[in-house]
Amino acid sequence: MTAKGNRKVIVTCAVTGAVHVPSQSPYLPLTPAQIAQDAVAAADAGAAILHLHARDPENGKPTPDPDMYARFLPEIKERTEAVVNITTGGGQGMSLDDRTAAARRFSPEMCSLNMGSMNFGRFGIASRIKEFRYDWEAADLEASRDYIFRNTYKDIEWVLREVGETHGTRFEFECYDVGHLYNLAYFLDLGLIKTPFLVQTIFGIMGGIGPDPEDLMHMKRTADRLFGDAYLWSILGAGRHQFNLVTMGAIMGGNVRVGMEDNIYLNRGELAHSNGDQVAKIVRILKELSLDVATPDEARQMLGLKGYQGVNF
Ligand code: KMH
Ligand code: ZN
Repeated sequence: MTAKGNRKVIVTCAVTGAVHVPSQSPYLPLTPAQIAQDAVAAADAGAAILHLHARDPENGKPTPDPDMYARFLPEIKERTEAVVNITTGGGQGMSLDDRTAAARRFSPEMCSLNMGSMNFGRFGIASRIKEFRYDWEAADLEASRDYIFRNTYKDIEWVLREVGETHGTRFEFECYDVGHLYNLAYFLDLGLIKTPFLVQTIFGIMGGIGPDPEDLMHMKRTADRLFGDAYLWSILGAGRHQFNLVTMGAIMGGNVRVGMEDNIYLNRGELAHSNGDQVAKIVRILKELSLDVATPDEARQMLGLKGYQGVNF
């Protein structure tokens, strides 16, 4: 409780991502129109930040092509007040140059930045799919068995300078394990990170820290010890862990991330039909906990963002 009332929680919605394949859900946004529609629904439901990836509308395969982002960014800017957060993680097998092309073209207020190399196992998804819609999906999932999601110190510094400093873009620092928090502390000590900064602690990705409440407590304790009040904490739970962990994190003072990039379900066994439904669900939970939802401008103020006038879309 703040002097002025309930604490404000920043809700991020990650609309489509590059983790899931189209065959997992008919509701996963694939085309520019579907991505825009779901982003608007998420903002209308209370998301202050929209984390965006692009996909090829022909087959739903993740694409780094800035021209594809150009087909939905203006509409999202037109129809919402939300902060646009473009991925620099891209999709499996993309080069860093590709992964950052859209961010460098559109100078968004925010981007993701992944704080360490890691295994990123998606191959377990295949056994849950009865029939594949597209011929690239099975091989893409299996290829993750031998894939390293590369984010070296040199890569991270390059993004901090080429995207952050050059474009005035702030970051959603993606931390999948405790070591990533220490990497973040290294760059903070280098003076390459402006405060306050957003630490997205990610639970339940195969290759990262697990989804147990003990894992969440450990990441929170470590971030508090390393960053004190210089950071804002957010929680991302993958798959079935999403709502339990974001709710636990909100109770503990954190901000939250939902969206079909991270979880295609709304409830156990029930596919989410829209990203807006997931946002509406977490907003209901927050309200029941006497927590308010931050507006986009409140999020901008909390995170020191440059505002829409500084973007190029
Ligand atoms: N896929 C999520 C677990 C990124 O796009 O740079 C984290 C993420 C990474 O959204
Ligand atoms: Zn992402």
